Amino acid sequence: MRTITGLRLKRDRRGLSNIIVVVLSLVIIIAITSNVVLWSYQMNQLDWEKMREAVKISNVTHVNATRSSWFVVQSEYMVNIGSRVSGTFEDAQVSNDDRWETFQEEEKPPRYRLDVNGTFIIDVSAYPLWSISTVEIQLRYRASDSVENWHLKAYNWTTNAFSDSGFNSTTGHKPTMRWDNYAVNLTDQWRSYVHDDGTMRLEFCDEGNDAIRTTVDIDFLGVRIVASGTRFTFRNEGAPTSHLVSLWTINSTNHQRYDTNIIVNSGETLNYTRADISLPSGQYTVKVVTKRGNIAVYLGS
Ligand SMILES: [Ca+2]
Ligand SMILES: [Ca+2]
Repeated sequence: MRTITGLRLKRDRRGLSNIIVVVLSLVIIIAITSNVVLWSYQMNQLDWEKMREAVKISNVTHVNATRSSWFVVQSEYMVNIGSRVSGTFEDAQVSNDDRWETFQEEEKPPRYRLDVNGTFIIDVSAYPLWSISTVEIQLRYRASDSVENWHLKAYNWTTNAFSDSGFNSTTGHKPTMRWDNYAVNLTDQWRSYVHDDGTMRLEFCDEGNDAIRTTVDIDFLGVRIVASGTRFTFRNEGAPTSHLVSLWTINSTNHQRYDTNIIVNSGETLNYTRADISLPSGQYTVKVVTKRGNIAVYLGS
């Protein structure tokens, strides 16, 4: 009697464990199948989007130097040495408007000095850093004597100091005691003086210690960018938004790849200027690759 019950119990347990195995197997099979179905659906979705993507390069052209409008100071100048006599920073925002801001060298005979600086912000959303080939500074001022030269410097964000190193002119400007224009160009060294967010700090200062206390009127001080290089025109004729991730310029001797991060919306025509790309000589090909893996090609010469 006891052995029969024992056998039945054993059989029941085996039956139960069989059921558990079957149920677990079913669960696993369903999980795998649904994942495969989902995955292939997603793959189809990606393939579908890739097929519908249609970006074209409609034009490629060399851009000669084009200049932005002036970016001017938006808050009062900081006077490190000397003093502000009259006017405000707003009087130094517009050139030739009969309004100026006046500063005077410090009252410390027999040594007179002046040093002021202001903050200027280049609109990097309109003029991205990669489109800039250099930066220009323009000053219109009038000094009360012509004993010493006047200097423009910019804040170097790497060395954390005002400097004119790399400027096309570092000797300063000799005043005539009438209204004078002084322009400097930051050559290919401009990048040290422009913060990633477009901020520049400009300094206007005298040459050094001297025996005459100078008064200086500043009519205008501003910065602008010079863009030159190559302009690519992209047109998105597809339905999905395209993300262009790399660009190639190719001729018979040179293959050059550039990283890009360009978004072109459906129906949009976008101009993209790069100061660091120059077109190869002779016949060339430009290729642009999208994140989905599509390629657009332009043949030029
Ligand atoms: Ca001086
Ligand atoms: Ca003015």
